[in-house]
Amino acid sequence: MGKSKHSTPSPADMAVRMTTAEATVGALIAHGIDTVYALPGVHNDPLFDALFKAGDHIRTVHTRHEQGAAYLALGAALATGKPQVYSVVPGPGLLNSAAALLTAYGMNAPVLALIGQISQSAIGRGLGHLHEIRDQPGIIARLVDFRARIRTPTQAAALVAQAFRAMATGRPGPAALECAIDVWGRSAPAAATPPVLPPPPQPIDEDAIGEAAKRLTAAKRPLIVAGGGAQDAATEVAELSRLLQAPVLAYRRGRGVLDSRDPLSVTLPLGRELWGEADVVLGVGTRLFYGYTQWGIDQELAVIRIDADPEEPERFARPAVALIGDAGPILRHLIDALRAHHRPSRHAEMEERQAKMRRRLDKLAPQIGFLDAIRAELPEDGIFVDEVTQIGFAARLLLPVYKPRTFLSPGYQDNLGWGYATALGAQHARPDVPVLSITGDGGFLFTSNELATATHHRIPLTVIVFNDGAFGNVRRIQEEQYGNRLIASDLTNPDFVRYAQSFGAKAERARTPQQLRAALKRAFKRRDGPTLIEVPVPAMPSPWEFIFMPRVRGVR
Ligand SMILES: Cc1ncc(C[n+]2csc(CCOP(=O)(O)OP(=O)(O)O)c2C)c(N)n1
Ligand SMILES: [Mg+2]
Repeated sequence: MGKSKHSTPSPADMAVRMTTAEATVGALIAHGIDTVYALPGVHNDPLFDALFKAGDHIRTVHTRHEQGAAYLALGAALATGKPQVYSVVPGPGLLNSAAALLTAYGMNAPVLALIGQISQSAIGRGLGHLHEIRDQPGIIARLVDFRARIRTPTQAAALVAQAFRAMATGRPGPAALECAIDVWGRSAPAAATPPVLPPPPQPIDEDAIGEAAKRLTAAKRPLIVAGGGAQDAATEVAELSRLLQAPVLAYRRGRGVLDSRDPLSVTLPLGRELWGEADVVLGVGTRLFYGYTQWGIDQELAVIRIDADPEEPERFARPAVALIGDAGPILRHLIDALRAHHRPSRHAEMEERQAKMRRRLDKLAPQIGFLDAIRAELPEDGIFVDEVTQIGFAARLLLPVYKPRTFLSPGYQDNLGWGYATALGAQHARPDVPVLSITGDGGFLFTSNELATATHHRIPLTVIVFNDGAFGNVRRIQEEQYGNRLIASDLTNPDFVRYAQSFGAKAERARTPQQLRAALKRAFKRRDGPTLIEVPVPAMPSPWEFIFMPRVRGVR
């Protein structure tokens, strides 16, 4: 083995002898990474040693399961909008993290996975090495758009740079780098200053801007739909909405782009009504899935799409106009083209319609009671992390959200159990604001082992576990649609308060919205470790009539 990375660089080439692992860690730091969420193992030992040697430049947050490591990285990425990194061993380590990687893909989240491999010469030979898995690169390639294997120390920094560039290019999303057990520790002279590739230039199609501006100017009932891709364009979306007096619909990933206190900010059920009336829909960083698949489309509706992924706009149907690139700059050009535009206010109309829809949604009174308590205590910039549970479904429709990146929802994967560990990552990356994870008793036990991580790393996350003793959503469907033939939906739970306390967390039980408010007040004051609040609840009214709604126009 060669000299350590602290050896004197050769003045001729400014290269320093370093290991693959050291070059990789140096490149991560050069890309602004300050944390690696990880679970170690022999395949990656030199990587962890390099992380140790990097000292304060980069922290390692180890979790209790690989899914936790990947979800923490995902939560950190969603809360900050910046790339994050996790590392796991090959085979089972990779597979354990796969649901989180899949979710990161579905959410276009920049999560870089550093995955171990068996020794280089043994790959693909089926010899039965520790953690060997058939065609690991092929499995990874189904989960991310960019993957590569680091084969030499000299390649490491450039491949890290490529991975970061890929995560930010076109449709953003996760990437993966593998490295073999015998390559991490190999050393060679490598560039002292690792490359950082600038993002590729994104020309804006001015003809398409002109066409979009023309259609929006002429539109009588424009509607904007904001998805996850609009999170970094909140200022522009709000400005355009004001100019056009166009309502902004957001469901899961787009919540918070337009402040819920703006009467033009709508969620799914009112959004569907507006979709039915619209003559122009502007989709910003959204698949428009509900509109296209459920509510219908016809000749009277022109669709304009803004999307980072050139292939996205035509997936369902060819739009009238497609603008490819980052939403912020594109919207800025559109706003500039619409400067002279003026419309009478729709506030009175929208306030009335919001109130009317709210009366229908009052059917979800039990959920609303708890959501009101949460909103009253969670500061405006506090982050709410959603789950696949009754309070979560209602939150998507009803929780007021004030700022971008303060409502984290798993998007179309809607994978049960993502919440607690994802929220932990969000809270770790944003120690300056309180993060609240809400979860059912079913979803919580998917990653509740990470309470140990929260205590160990003193992450002050608050979780509310709404405990109905069931996979409540499944149970209700069995009651209502399968003649009450209940199967596999009843749950035997631990005493959640004692369970959390046994990890060293603070924990209490709240039975009413009032008690929940008081408990949240106490929890958000704590900044030195985790808190759990258990809320025992009965079965709750179904939200589904407000989510899966019939067609309002044309054909599907
Ligand atoms: C990974 C994954 N597995 C299974 C499901 C199906 N599923 C949706 S909701 C649900 C039950 C959720 O139970 P709980 O977390 O207790 O919430 P509740 O409905 O009781 O409020 C299940 C099993 C899913 N969405 N994701
Ligand atoms: Mg439940």
